[in-house]
Amino acid sequence: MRVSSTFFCVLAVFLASAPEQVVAGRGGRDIARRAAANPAASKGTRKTSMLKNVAGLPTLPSVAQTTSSEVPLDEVQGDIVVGMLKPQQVFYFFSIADATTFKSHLASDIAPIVTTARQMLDRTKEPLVLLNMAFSATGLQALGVSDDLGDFVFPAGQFAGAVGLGDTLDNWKDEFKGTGIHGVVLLASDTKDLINEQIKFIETAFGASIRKVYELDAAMRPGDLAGHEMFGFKDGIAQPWLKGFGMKLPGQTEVDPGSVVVGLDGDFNTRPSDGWMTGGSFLAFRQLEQHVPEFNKFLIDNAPAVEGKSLEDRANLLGARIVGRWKSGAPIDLSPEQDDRALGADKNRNNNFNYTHPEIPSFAFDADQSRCPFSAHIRKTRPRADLGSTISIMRSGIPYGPEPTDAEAASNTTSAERGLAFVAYQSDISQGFQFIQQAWANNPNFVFTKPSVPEVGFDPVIGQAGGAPRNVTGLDPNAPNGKTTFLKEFVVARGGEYFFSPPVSAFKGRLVQ
Ligand code: N7H
Repeated sequence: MRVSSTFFCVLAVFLASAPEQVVAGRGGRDIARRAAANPAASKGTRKTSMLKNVAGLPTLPSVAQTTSSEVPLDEVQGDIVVGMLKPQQVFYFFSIADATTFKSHLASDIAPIVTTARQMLDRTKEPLVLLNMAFSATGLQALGVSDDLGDFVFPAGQFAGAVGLGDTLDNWKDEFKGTGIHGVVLLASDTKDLINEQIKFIETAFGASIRKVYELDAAMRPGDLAGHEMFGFKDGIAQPWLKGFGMKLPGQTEVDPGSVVVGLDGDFNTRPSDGWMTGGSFLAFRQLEQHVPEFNKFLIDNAPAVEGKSLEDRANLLGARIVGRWKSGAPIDLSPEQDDRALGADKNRNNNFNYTHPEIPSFAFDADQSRCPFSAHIRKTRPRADLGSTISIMRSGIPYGPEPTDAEAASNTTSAERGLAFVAYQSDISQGFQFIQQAWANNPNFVFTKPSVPEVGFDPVIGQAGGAPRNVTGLDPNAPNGKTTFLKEFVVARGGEYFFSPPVSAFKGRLVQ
């Protein structure tokens, strides 16, 4: 009797785990069994969207609202259009150990579950877990894809250009150094359990043909902080509007879809003649550590003198002048003296400004920093009317690491790594992320170089000069031409990589030929 109950127990455990243990490489029936055993791996859909609705951030259009757009919804991977609305995300960086086996599973197991833009837009098709995949230059080489993809910074990888980005190489994590990362799987959902199930499925499917190099866990911040990055500011508000793609919000930059999606109108690069890249996008990933208690201490120590305001309010004012928005997301250009939560939460108003103020006849927007300083992060990274033209990236990042603790606040010292898993999509990295970081954020003379205007200085949030002190002007409303010196960086680059996020058809086509 005891023997037979043990036997049934063993049998039950075997049956329950068997589908997970299917050896990679067997036929279609095994794939079907795995999919059936793992709901996250099937095309199972959900009743409510995984995306969080954060007041003040653009929402996704419906499929019907994109009919006038040329964005190919079944080709474009979903993460490119969802922005910063994902509650939980894992970045799974891998290398390819056996290209032939990897390719066969890419086509049979992964291609059917790559989440498309259409699935994220059509609530009835949204999967339990968003799964996207992108490849570095060495990853594409490993797959035998040697085409010139048209982006000239992509082939060498991010590490090769890190000094040019102003990074300190000693701060880079070993995993990102060199070109050993071949690809990244992006997994997003509303629970980590679903994501972990999906990771198990991927690892089972690829078996020994893939090696995990590094995994980064990220999540929206809890409660009222949802949608805010680690310094406390609402993030993901200003995204470019791809022509015809849903309703344009007031103040959004209107761009040709080809500035983000390869092969569409506005993509000026020369691509392989067979057009296999159309619908793809280049993904710039950065792991940006944020020193939150140190940043907060800096705000207190350098809070401008404003009569009648508490120290906390004055520190918040400095923070808003550094970022260009108050923590609620309200732009300082529209509300220069205090935060305005209703404005921050209103997506029809919170992006509707361009620094010019024609309603104030005496206001010289190219000389007056009483509202938004020229150096503010959002003005350096998108100068609006200051420049006329713009560079467009779709930001799709998410915070990572634990919440700041009271003990860290009390000691003004970071004791656990946290920050922003920064993701930007564009059709050309040298004209997107790299340009914004190098030519704008790190350039003390950008945006104004007129003799009447003092040197603008670095972007105080992300501008960097290899760890050297940085000067920033405009932060003190009482002395806008005065300089503030940042001895330390509060955002530290810990590494990153450039990837190509291929169109979905390539998973069964060009990538596996
Ligand atoms: Fe930035 N921050 O909290 O200060 N960013 N950013 N960013 N950023 C923006 O409009 C932040 C980084 C851009 O159109 C907001 O979504 C932090 C990199 C661009 O008006 C806030 C980090 C790059 C915009 C932050 C970081 C950019 C933008 C306002 C790193 C590109 C839109 C909310 C840890 C190289 C500008 C919003 C516009 C906005 C913060 C990184 C670019 C709050 C903490 C690396 C283009």
